[in-house]
Amino acid sequence: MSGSGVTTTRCGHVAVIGRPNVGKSTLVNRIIGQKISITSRKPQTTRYRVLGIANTADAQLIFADTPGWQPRPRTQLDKLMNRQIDAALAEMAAVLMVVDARAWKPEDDPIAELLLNAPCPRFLALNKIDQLKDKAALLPLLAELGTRLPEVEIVPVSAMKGSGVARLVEAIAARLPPGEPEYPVDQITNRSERFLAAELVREQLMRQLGDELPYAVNVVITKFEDRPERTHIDAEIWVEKPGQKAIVIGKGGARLKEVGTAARMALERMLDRPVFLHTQVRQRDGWTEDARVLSQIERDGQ
Ligand SMILES: Nc1nc2c(ncn2[C@@H]2O[C@H](COP(=O)(O)OP(=O)(O)OP(=O)(O)O)[C@@H](O)[C@H]2O)c(=O)[nH]1
Ligand SMILES: [Mg+2]
Repeated sequence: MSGSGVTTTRCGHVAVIGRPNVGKSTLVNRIIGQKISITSRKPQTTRYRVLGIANTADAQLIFADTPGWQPRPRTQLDKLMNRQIDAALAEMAAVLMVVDARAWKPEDDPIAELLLNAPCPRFLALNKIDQLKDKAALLPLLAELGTRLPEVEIVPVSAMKGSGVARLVEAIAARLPPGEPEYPVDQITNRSERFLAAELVREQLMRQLGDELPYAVNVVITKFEDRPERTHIDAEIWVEKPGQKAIVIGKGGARLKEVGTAARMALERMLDRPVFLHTQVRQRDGWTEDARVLSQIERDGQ
């Protein structure tokens, strides 16, 4: 607020980039204050670009959470994920790279190149500092990165605990161009509740299934109905092979039941009302290569 009583507002898109599993989605959720992007211990959890909209007293920051960048895309789905990152970079007012503060890895190098070449304000979040026993361990890394990445503002954070996050947001907000908010201030994402519902089911599959399987899984919401007493949601879980269907369902249906219960509770938190969730597993050959399916999931919402 200036002395004349006129508020100068700022607004801009901020691309969030980084290799898989460094905590990009956790950081965006922390900034927004709600879960809009799913997270798990497994790499490649984020599949679709999700916008998270944050407002400070005088700025609107529109974060584009992206999938972890794939150095060697193998399937059409990998290519779709890399395209989402290119799309995020095309419309940016700022770029935020996230790394794991415990170790700079060779896979961080090409992403640092993207950051250095971005023609806009650049930021680097050194994440997971809660995992550092000795904070002084950050000093050599900070010194090295300061030389290697000149003009990049470096902020140590813990997306999980929240430390450093407000400082990061303020630093980015200060560098955004002047502009009116693009979204209403009470809107936190560009995605529909239906899309987020599918993602919350997929999050549980990511978290509860073994290492290879989650990547071959897709979730489609076939019914989303607000009824007086609760919201009724039907979710189809697609797998590629018959054997995978048995794994998702589990012995006597135990695994699917656990996935369903955890997803229902997450849905109730998101929607703030009771939910009835029905899940069904279907086998669909080769959906990760199916152009029609991929173009459908690339569209906004669902
Ligand atoms: N200890 C700690 N763990 C964190 C922090 N931030 C994220 N994590 C964990 O790191 C893992 C990966 O987090 P995500 O947010 O899913 O990572 P991502 O970069 O979005 O990963 P992709 O979507 O797969 O590219 C999860 O288990 C998080 O709980 C942090 O600040 N501290
Ligand atoms: Mg993610």
